[in-house]
Amino acid sequence: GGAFNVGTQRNQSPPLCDVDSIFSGRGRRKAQFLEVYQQLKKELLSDSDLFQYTTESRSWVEEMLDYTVPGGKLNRGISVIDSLSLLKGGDEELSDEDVIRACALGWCIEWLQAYFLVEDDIMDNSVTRRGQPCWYRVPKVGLIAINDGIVLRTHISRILKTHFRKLPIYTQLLEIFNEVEYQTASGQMLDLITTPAGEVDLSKYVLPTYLRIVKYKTAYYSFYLPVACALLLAGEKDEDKFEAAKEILVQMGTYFQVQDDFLDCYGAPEVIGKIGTDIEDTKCSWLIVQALTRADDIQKKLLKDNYGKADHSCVEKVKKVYNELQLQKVFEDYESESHSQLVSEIEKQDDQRLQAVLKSFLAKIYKRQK
Ligand code: DMA
Ligand code: MG
Ligand code: MG
Ligand code: MG
Repeated sequence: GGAFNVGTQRNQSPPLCDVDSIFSGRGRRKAQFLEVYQQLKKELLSDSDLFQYTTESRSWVEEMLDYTVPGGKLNRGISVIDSLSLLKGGDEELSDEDVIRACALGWCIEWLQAYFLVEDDIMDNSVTRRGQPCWYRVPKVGLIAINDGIVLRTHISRILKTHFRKLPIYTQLLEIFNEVEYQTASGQMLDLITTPAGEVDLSKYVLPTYLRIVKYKTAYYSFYLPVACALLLAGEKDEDKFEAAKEILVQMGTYFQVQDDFLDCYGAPEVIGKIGTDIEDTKCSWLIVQALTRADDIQKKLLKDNYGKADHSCVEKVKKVYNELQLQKVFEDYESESHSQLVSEIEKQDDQRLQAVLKSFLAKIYKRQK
């Protein structure tokens, strides 16, 4: 994940000396997944159908891709192949074509995520991402990053065309990527208009508003999309399966964003690979929502006066109130509560393979530190 990139200027391939990890199932899968990245990158950079690269533009795009696409945890992308394997009943059931296609779709999700993150970091005025400066913070990049994000987005259709055009699921894939992108962009809009520059109106920071923001900005693309891709690859036609999976995965995605908000304040930057900005940015974060339901009048006043200010001492005052209210403990309780709720929802599913998919996804994020 991002952790080993701390302090390096660019994403590198995984360290070759990590023999244990490479020979274990997970490491092998990740290595395979990264190989497909190289392949897709090569295809995109030699795609001269619609655009003729110059040496300079090709190397810009290559550097931009290496910087923004493969350096994360790759949970979302690898989940497509993991899920497909579980749906089909084991790795032995996967053909070489299945593997390539699942990896290609996994990368489409990682590309979508890279696009949203490049834009998100500009809008959130963030400093680092995946252990390196945000792409727009690289001196030669600046606001060119806006267009680079759009370029990333356009790559998704190119990858889908190259690898899926001839398959019967092509239309469904295009549709689902379009729909999920629409939901994510709408969620980002909610996130951003809830925190307009200049004014701090804490009365808006209530749980239903919070839940609406995170459902759209995070849950669909991070959780529903990978499983929906795997279901399509597995040939699933039953609409109800997609709907049942969606309901649980949106709930799981909500839990995931609560973790993200918690780590924004309580995570170690060298572990999560990014420096938190939610307090400075006046975000409708899970922590401020919880704090406001528990604070007394003095604490409310402190929050009102100090939330949304870039000044370090203001941020510290907000964190002090969070600590007084024991939000770490509130989070731990929320975490075990959501976990048991999710497990019980998953066990109500009558499809055993779908259950396995959902459980494996949950296991990847439960009590995550990054
Ligand atoms: C991220 O919300 C959502 C999307 C769609 C990028 P965020 O700003 O909390 O993410 P991060 O903490 O990674 O900047
Ligand atoms: Mg952000
Ligand atoms: Mg954001
Ligand atoms: Mg965040």
